[in-house]
Amino acid sequence: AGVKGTETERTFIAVKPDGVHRGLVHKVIERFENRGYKLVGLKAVVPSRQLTEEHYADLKSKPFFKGLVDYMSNGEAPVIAMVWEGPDVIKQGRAMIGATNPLQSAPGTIRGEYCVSVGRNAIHGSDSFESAEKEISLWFGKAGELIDWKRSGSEWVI
Ligand code: FUP
Repeated sequence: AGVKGTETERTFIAVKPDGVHRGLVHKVIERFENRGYKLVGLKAVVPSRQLTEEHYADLKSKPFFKGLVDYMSNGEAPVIAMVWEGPDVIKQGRAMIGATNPLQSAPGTIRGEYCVSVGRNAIHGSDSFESAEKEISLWFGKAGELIDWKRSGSEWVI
């Protein structure tokens, strides 16, 4: 997940199938780009059940787990998986996304603007440096999938 606490910190952000269905991909990208963050990885993927189960391993005992895995991996729409880089991007990304339950997400956040259902809350973002490391390697495990580049005009983010 890059280097924690520096301008190279990285987080894993995913537009989930409901968000893709609803055409929210560009809105997510627009918000992170406008904020000044740098997109270093992007792909459309229909995750296997196994990948989804690993991604949400800490929720395995929850009653909604099977439904969550079904909906992520049924292929009706892909997940748009992204890695974003920049200062404090893990915490700031979570703030931009809003609370897990969209009925508690502040207006102005992504979930607070576009969602009403916890089971269809459109977007995922890593909740800690450790989660970001795990999720980035899980979704972008292959060499060459993440690109180091310099965003021109990014002086203001450093
Ligand atoms: P978040 O990190 O905000 O995505 O929240 P969690 O990791 O706690 O939950 C992951 C996903 O599980 C949510 F995006 C949607 C689903 N979920 C439910 O369907 N019901 C719940 O009560 C909680 C989470």
